Amino acid sequence: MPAFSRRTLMLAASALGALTLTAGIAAAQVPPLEQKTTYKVGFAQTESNNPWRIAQTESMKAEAAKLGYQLVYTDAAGSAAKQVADVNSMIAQGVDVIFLAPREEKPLIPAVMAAKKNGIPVILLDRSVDPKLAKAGKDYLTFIGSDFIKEGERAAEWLVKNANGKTKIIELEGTTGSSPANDRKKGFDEAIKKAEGFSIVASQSGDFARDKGRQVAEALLQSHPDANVIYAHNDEMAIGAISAVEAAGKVPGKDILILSIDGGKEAVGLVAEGKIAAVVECNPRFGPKAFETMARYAKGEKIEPWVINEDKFYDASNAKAELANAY
Ligand code: GZL
Repeated sequence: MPAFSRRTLMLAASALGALTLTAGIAAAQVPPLEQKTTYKVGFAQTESNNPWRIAQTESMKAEAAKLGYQLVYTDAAGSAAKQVADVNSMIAQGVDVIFLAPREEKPLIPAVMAAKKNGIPVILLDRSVDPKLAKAGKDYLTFIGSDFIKEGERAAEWLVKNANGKTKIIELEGTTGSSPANDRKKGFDEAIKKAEGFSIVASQSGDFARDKGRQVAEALLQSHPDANVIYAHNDEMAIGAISAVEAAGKVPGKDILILSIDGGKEAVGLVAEGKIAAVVECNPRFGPKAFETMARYAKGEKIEPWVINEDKFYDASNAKAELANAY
């Protein structure tokens, strides 16, 4: 076997080092997105179980159509496992980019990593993944969505200022394991803990759904007849809670204050009627900002790890005037 010169061995070592370094950098980076006149775009929706999700899907489809992009759309029908399979199918179809609204924070991590491994950048929409398991700018490009902790804090701050002695709270949580449910709870509960005389007497998931929210509110009102506030993580459960309050022979807005998040037309109308006390907006119209972020990335811009959606706030002081602008 020929003896390798010292120089050859040095060159081989540095080439190997460069390869390892490049591989390391590649593993640390989100796959690139080349600038093209058209794209094949995946949108993996989590479910269509309420008007908010339907509005989000319509906004994404409308923007893709306006741009003339091919949209590969899937609906996981509330199953995180199916959503993982949906993303894997998009990878197999060779989409250029994947928009993902992860149903829950943990189960969708393998899908995010599979897309990265296959050279497809992922943009998270409206819900995020567990930050301990995947990072923006490394495993996926960015998270576009609201500050859910702040949404919970704003609901709590309004209550503390306007409670008029109503301090016993039933909390209707969103989908278990989802980032909006986790953070709307965190923001609200921590703010309430700091407030004198307020208590959360019960907290249970209504899965962001109207009828489940009604059923859970009915059960909790029965087991906590002293409750005089209901904090719902979304409008659907708040509207379900109104039926539960009325079924209990109580008057929403008078006997029981109802707080909500989302700010759809129906809920803002109920604020104007006085049945819901206040709503923190969480706008579902992601289409324009989603595709604008994608275009910025393709152009080579550095994308911030969190593209924040600012949320409005509705109560009796502005609901009537703002109703026309609500989604
Ligand atoms: C929030 C979104 C939530 C809405 C609910 O970004 O994930 O999911 O608040 C919807 O109405 O079901």
